[in-house]
Amino acid sequence: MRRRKFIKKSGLTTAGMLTAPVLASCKDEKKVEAITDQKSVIPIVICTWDFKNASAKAWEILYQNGSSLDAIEHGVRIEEDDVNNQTVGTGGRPDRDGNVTLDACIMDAAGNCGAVLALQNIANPISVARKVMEETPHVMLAGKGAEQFAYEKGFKKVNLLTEKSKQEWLEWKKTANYETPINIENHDTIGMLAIDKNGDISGGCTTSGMAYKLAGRVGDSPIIGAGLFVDNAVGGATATGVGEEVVRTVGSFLIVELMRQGKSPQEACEEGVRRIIEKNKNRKDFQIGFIAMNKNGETGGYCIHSGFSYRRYSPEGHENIESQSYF
Ligand code: SD4
Repeated sequence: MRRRKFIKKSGLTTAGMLTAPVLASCKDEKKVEAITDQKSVIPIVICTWDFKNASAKAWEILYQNGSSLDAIEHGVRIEEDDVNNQTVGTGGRPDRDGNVTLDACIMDAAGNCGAVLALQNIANPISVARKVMEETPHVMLAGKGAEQFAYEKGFKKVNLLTEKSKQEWLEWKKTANYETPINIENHDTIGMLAIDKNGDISGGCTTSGMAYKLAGRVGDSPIIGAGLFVDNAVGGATATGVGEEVVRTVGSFLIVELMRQGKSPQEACEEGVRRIIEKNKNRKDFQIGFIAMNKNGETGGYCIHSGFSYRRYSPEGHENIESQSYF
C-alpha cells in the first residue's frame, strides 16, 4: 500500500483559528478518507482530569503560536509545581519508605521521546525528560542517574515531601495496606496532548505514581507506548490509572494504532479500555482513563469507572468533559 498524504491548509478563519492541516497514512484508503474528511479548528490541548490551570497554560502557549512541545512541558509543570496536588510532582504521595519518586515522559511530533523514572528531589521531571530527549542519545534515565543528570543540567535539589503528604504516609504506615483507590480526589496523573497551529502533535505524562508503592516501582506514565504515545501522522494517546494494567496492554500505543486503522479517538479509547477489561475479567476494583487526539484535532476519552474527566481547550472554548465509562 502506498502512503498517502493529505495536507489541507486554510487561512485564518477568525483570529487564531486554523483548519487542521491533515497528514494521515493508513493501509486502507477509504479509512484514510474517513479520518481526514472531518475538520476541526486548532490549536487544541487536552489533558487527563480537570486540570484547568495546566490546560490554560498550554493553551496560552499554543494560541501565541508556540509549539505543542513547549505547551506540553509548561502546561504539565503547573501541576508538578502545585503542592496541593498529591499525585504529581512536589507534594506527591511517597512510596512505602517515605520517598517521593517521580515518573515522566515527553514525546514530540518528530517521534523523539525522553523519560525519567523514579526520579527523586527534582521538582520538574517533565523538563528533565525533555532534556533527556534533546540533550542525550538516550530515551530513559532512572533513579540516581536521572537525578545526577538533572543536577548537571542545572536543576536544584528540593524536598518533594510536603508535611501533608508526610503525615498521611505516617498514618498509612499504621496499617500499611496497599490499595489503588479509584479516582483519587478526582484528579491524578496528568497526561496531556496538544496540536499546535502547524498541526504538530506532542504529548507528556507526569506523576508521582501509585501512593505507597514498593520502592523502585515504576508505572506506565514514563513508559513510551504505555502511558503516552504520539505518532504525528495519526495522533496521540495518554493514560491515567493503575499503570500495571496500562503497561500490560501497551495502552497508548494500542490506541494510536487503532486510530491509524480508522477508529476515531473516542472509539479507540473505548477499545483500549475493553482490552484491559478482557484481561481482568474478575476484577472491577481499579480505574484506568484514556484520552486521545487525532491529526484532525478530534478528541475522545473513556474509562473503566465513572468519575474520570478530561479538559479540552480549543478555539471553541475551555471545557471539562465527563468521560463515559465501561461500568
Ligand atoms: C501509575 N498511572 O504510576 C500512574 C499513576 C496514576 O492513578 O495514574 N494513578 O501507575
